[in-house]
Amino acid sequence: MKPAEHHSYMTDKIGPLPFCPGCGHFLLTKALDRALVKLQPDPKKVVIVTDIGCIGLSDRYFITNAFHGLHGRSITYGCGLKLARPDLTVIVLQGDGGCGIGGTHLLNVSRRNIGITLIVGNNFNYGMTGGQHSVTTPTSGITSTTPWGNVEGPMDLCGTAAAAGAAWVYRATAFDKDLPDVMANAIEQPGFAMFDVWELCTAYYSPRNQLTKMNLFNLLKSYDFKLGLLVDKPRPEYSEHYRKAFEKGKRVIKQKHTISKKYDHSVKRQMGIVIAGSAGQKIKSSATLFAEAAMLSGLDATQKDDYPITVMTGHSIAEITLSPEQIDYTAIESPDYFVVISKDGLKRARSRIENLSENCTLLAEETLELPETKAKIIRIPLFQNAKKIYKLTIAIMSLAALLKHSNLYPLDALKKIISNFQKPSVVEINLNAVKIGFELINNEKRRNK
Ligand SMILES: Cc1ncc(C[n+]2csc(CCOP(=O)(O)OP(=O)(O)O)c2C)c(N)n1
Ligand code: SF4
Ligand SMILES: [Mg+2]
Repeated sequence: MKPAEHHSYMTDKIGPLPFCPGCGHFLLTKALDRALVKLQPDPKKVVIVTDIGCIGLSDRYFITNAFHGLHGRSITYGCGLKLARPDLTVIVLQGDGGCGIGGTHLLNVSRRNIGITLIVGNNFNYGMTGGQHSVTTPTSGITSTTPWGNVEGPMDLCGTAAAAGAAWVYRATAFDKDLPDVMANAIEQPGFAMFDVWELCTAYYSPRNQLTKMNLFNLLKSYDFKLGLLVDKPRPEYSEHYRKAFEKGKRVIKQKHTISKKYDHSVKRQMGIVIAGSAGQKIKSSATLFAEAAMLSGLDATQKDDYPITVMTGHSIAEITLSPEQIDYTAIESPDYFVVISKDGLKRARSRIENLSENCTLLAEETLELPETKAKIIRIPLFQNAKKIYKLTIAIMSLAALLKHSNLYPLDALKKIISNFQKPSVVEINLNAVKIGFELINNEKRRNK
């Protein structure tokens, strides 16, 4: 059955529109209603997003969906809605104040061409808060914040949107007879439509500046701001484009792996393990293997990494927390195990190592000159052994040694994770490194400082 025709998209259930007599927002709001009547969309498929300001009082009077958020951010709300629900018609109503306050959003929506319609009720001042100047206040304009006349020039909102790449840009006045038709045209645009509507704030800007309907047109002329269609260059709409790219990319996204318990562990409480080495030594990925193997043994695990922004230089530190319970707090204030395998790691972690408690075991590459610490120290020849197979196995080798010493969970769990989740080309090398690391502890040279 054909849906009933809507003769209006407004409701009178909450009384008359709340604007001052003669306010341009009244004409704009009524024009929007006529535009919707012309287009006959399902009101449930329309969202009117409003900014803070007098203009933002209007959404409640429509029978469509509404979204009213923070000042200056209505474009972003509109974009979010459109990205999430491209089937919706999203119309943003914003004042010149909000458009200026959230100016970067105008640039980005124009650049990206997200399919929303922006209607700016441009009355050259902040109406709602008593007529302060905005980005569109004309030079010499008297407002409560420019009582001696505005010394700035007005921002050309249409020119700004056009310069940022808006596909459709139109400037009108609230007095234009064809306002509803043009608004309907704006709403029909598949991409971003920028509709700047010049109008009067009869409470503040008009009386302070003798801005009548006629003077409004003179103002436009004085700035050489053209009325009418300024840009009409359709190009692909962003959310559609984005979805296509996502669909294409989805095929190459690896399936996420889940880890369920296969082994037992001996961990009684939350424990903190830190491994400090150099960038490029596979600290992060080895720590991940170690944490995943803990999960395979029924533990909860978290990992946090610290490395400089420069790639392959300086330190790389990974912090792992393990617990038989759910981990809510991931910081390690007093590590239970500390592994240090390179000079970079030692340099970065020196003060932390100096402050380790006697309850911590410090497992260190034997050639490193360690500072004074209360921790129990175990020195092992990691570097020399890793070099024999592949020097970048030093991190996983050290963690296998730690596993042997700590007996946190079975070595088989670590082997299983390596075999299941690593690239076949490195599985064998890493399994070999793990075996060597595990055996190193049998021959450890323990020295308590
Ligand atoms: C982040 C933030 N800054 C300032 C305000 C105060 N404020 C409320 S309305 C408004 C100005 C509205 O002017 P405009 O966007 O031009 O809308 P109009 O009232 O003229 O329709 C301001 C600054 C606010 N609500 N939130
Ligand atoms: S203060 Fe200005 S913008 Fe606000 S309702 Fe009154 S006339 Fe309109
Ligand atoms: Mg305003």
